[in-house]
Amino acid sequence: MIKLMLAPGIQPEMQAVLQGKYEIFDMTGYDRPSQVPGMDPAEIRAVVTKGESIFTAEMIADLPNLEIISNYGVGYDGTDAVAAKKQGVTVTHTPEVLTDETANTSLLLTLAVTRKLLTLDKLIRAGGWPTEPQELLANSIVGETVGIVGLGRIGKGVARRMEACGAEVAYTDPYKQDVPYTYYPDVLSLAKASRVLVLACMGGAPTRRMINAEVLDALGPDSFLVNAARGSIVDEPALLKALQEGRIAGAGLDVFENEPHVPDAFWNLENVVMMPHRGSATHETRGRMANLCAANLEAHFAGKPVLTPVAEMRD
Ligand code: 8YV
Repeated sequence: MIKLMLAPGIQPEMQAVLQGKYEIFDMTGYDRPSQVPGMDPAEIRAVVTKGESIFTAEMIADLPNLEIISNYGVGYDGTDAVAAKKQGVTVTHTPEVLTDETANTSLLLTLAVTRKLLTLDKLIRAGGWPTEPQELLANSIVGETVGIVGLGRIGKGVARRMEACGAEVAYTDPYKQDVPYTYYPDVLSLAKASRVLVLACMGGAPTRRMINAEVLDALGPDSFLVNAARGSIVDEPALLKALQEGRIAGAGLDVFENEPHVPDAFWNLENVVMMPHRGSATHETRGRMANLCAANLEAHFAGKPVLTPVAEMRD
């Protein structure tokens, strides 16, 4: 049986589709593949990672006969795909099958934070509605500009949803595209024009802490930030300060800089709505992701082209 290693923390629904097809080793609890008990690193031919995984060049080098890394997720910014390619290892991911779900998550966070969903839900649960002095009005995105950072598959999904909600859509992206949305050459000018700034770009070095204090101040006290992409894109201490000081109106966050650790200073902020990196976390979408992740492995070991290689494999 082909020997396969799981990166730390691979979910049960993903493991379930691998059971019985591979001899599975789990790196959970260890820093390096070479530390996994009972596993001969030289016998490992496949690794399964996920969007949150950190899988470095050193870890890949620990596995001299590794052939494929199949990522359970579309984002793989923590996996060194360039080093993998150098070592002759194929890297795949699961695009498309989670686009709608992740775009829905951005819409969910946008409406929840602008319409004060949690505050109003809490008002009722606290028995405060009968004695509410006056209606707490919220904020609308109807007729407002929603700026999208990164107009890839998920960014376009967000754009369609915001349009359907009556918002004006604008965007910034390394590539100006033939789309009916206003283009801004950089995130600062987009932030200035946006009532809600939605992040839908890749993580990793190119976008690290791109959303800093200057961008947050450009967004301003009546505007909101939504991030269901990667925590690394935002300077989190700067965001926290801007929220505490009212320099932005609020934020909807599904991802954080040091997951699963969220600074407790966020916990009591009324103007923040948070999810624990659940952008794709529905039974249906995770099922599709698991099947595609497994299908890439099957194609590889059947000697066929993999279905969804990452961009670096095509370079
Ligand atoms: C995770 C994600 O992969 O697709 C991505 O890039 O971050 C998520 O879908 C998923 O949470 C599994 O861990």
